[in-house]
Amino acid sequence: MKIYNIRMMTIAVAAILLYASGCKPKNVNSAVSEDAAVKTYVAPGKYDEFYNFVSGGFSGQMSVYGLPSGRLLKVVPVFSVDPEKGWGYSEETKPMLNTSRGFIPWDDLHHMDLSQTNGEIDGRWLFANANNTPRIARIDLTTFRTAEILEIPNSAGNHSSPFITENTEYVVAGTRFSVPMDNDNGDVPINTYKQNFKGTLSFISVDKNDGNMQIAFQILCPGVNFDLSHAGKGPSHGWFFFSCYNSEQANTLLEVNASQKDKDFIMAVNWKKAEEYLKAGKGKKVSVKYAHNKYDDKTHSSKSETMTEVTMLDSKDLPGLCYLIPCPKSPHGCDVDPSGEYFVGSGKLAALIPVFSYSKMIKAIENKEFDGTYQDLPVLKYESVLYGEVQKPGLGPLHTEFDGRGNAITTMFVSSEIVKWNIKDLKIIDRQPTYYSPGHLCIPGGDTKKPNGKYVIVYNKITKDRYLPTGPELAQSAQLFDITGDKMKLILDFPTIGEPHYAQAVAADLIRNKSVKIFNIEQNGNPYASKGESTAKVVRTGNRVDVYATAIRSHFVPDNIEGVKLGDEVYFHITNLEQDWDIPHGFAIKGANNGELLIMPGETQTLKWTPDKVGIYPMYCTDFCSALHQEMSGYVRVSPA
Ligand code: CUK
Ligand code: CUA
Repeated sequence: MKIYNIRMMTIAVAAILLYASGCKPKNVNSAVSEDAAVKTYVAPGKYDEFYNFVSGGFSGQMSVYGLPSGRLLKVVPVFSVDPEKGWGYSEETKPMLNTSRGFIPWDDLHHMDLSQTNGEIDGRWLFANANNTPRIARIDLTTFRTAEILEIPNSAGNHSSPFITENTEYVVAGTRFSVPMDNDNGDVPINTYKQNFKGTLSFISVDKNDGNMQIAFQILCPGVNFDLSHAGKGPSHGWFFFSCYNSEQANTLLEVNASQKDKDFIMAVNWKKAEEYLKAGKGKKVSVKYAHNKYDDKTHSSKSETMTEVTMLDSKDLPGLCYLIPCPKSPHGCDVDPSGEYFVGSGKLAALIPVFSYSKMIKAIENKEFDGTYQDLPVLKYESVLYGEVQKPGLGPLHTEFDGRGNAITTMFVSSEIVKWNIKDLKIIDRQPTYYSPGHLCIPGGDTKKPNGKYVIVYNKITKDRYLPTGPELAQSAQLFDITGDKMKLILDFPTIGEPHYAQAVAADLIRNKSVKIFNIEQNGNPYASKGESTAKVVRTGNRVDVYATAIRSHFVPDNIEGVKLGDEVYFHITNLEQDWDIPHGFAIKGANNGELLIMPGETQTLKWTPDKVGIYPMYCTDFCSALHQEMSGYVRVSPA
C-alpha cells in the first residue's frame, strides 16, 4: 500500500513536471480546425492578405511572412551580417553595424513595432531593438531595408523596446540590465549594485518626414530590470507603461533572489510631463559616446556618426514623472488595450493576470493613494489602480494582444496554451493548446487602437515532435489561429527563422503598392558609380586600386583586369545597370575574405579585396540572373609587387 502510494506520487510529480515544462506532446489532430486547409490556402500566383514581420531573436535579423499562408517572403538583415545580401560585407553597409565599440557583426533582436499615426499602423517604418549592444533600428518599408541604427548609451540589454507612441512621437528603449552609467568609470564591485547600478529609459524622437531618430531624453531610474513596455493611447496618450522585475535589486542568483517579493512593479511614466521638465531646463547634459548610422538610398551607402551627448532627467528629483504600480510577480508583458483605458501586467510567476485602469490610476495620483515609496519614487496602492484580476488563466502568463472586439488573448508559457478573456468582465472565454511554450503572440494591429481580429499568430519557443527531426535543435514554430469566432481555431503551423519574439502584422494593401521595384540609375549618387559601360575603368592611386565596374545581363565590364599587384587593396565598385524589377546581380571573387555583394537594379556596391598570392582569380555573378548567368564571369590577374 505504502509502495503503491509512493509510486503514484512519483508519477503525479513527473506528470506535473512534464506539464509544467510545457513539452508534453498532446493530441495534435483534435486541435486542428477542419477547414484549416481552405482557410490558409493561397493559390500559386495569389498574394497573401497580411504581411507578418517576425523578429529573429539571436539571429539578429527580421523575417517577413505572408499570412494566412505562412510563406516566407524575405529575411531582412538588421543587426547581424548577412552573406546572402552582402549586409555588413559591402563597404556601403559596414558603417550600419558600427558602434561606440567598433564594428559589431551580431545582435539579439526581440521586438518590432510598426509606426503609427493616430494610433493606427501607417505602414511607413518598422522599428526593432538590439538587446545585447543596445541599439534601435528603423526599417524602411518601401525598400525593406534597414535605414537607420541608433546606439543607446547608459543601457545594457535593451529589452523593453522599441515600442512607440500613437503618432510615433517617440520610440522607447528601456534597459533590462541596470549598470553603472557610461560616463562613470564603471569599475565598481558588482556587490555595490544597490549604490552604483541604475536603470534608464530612453525616449527617441522620430522625424515625421524622414524618420530620423534622435535621443530626445533619457530618464534615470532606480536599478531594477525593465522588461517590456507599451505606450498609452486615447485617454492615456502621454503616458508610457514599463514592466520591471528584480525590485529586490539582486545581483546574483536572480532566479531565486529576484523573485522573493510578492510584487514587482509597472512603472507609469508621464512623458508629456518630461517634455515640460525639459523645456524648464531640468535636463542635465551628460557626455557619452554612441553611434548613429544611416543608410542613404541616393548614394546607396551608409555613414556612421559619433554622437557625444544626451539629456538626462533624474526621476527621483522630478515629481509627477514616474509612478510605481505594484504588479504580481516578476511581470513580463505590459500591454495596453485598444481603448487606452486598461493595461495588463503579466506576472510570470502569478496565478492571475492583473488588469489596471488608467482612470483609476489618475484618481489615485490625485488623491495621493500611496503605499510609501521605492527608491524615492511614489508607489501607488495596488487596489487603487487595479481594475480587476483574471483568475486562474493558466500557468506562466507572458504576453497579451487584443482582438478589437473587447477581448484579450494571453500566452501561457508554462501550460502551453493561449487564453482568451473578456476585458470588461475578466471572464475566460476560451483556451487552446499551443505546441509548445508560447512566448509572444501577434494580432494584426493587436497593440494599436484598431486591431484586425481575424487571426492570432503564436510564436512557440519549443517545437519537439512537431516537425521531422533535424538533430538536437528544431526550428521554433509559429501557429496561426482563426479568432473570428468565440473559439480560437488552429489552422496552420510553420517554422520560423531564428527565435521569434514579438511580431507585427498588417494588411498587405497598406504596404505592397509602395514597394520600390528598382533604383533609378540616373539618380545613383554613389561616388563610385559607373552609369554606363563606357565609364567603366580601373584607377590606381598608390597601392589602392578602384575598379569601377558595371553588371548587366550577362557580363561585367571590365571582365579582364590586369595590373593588380600583390600588396594592393582592391575595391570592386559594381554598378548594376538593370532597370528591371527583381534583377539583382551578385559578385564574388576566388578567396575573397570579405564575402560577396548583392546589388539591386540601379545600385552600386563595393567589395574590398586584398589578394594574398600571385595568380589568376576568377570572379563571377552569384545570383542566377539569366540563361547566360554561368557566363557572367571574368578574371583578375595578380602580379608580383
Ligand atoms: S521577450 Cu521573448 S517571449 Cu525578449 Cu519579448 Cu517575452
Ligand atoms: Cu548576373 Cu547572374
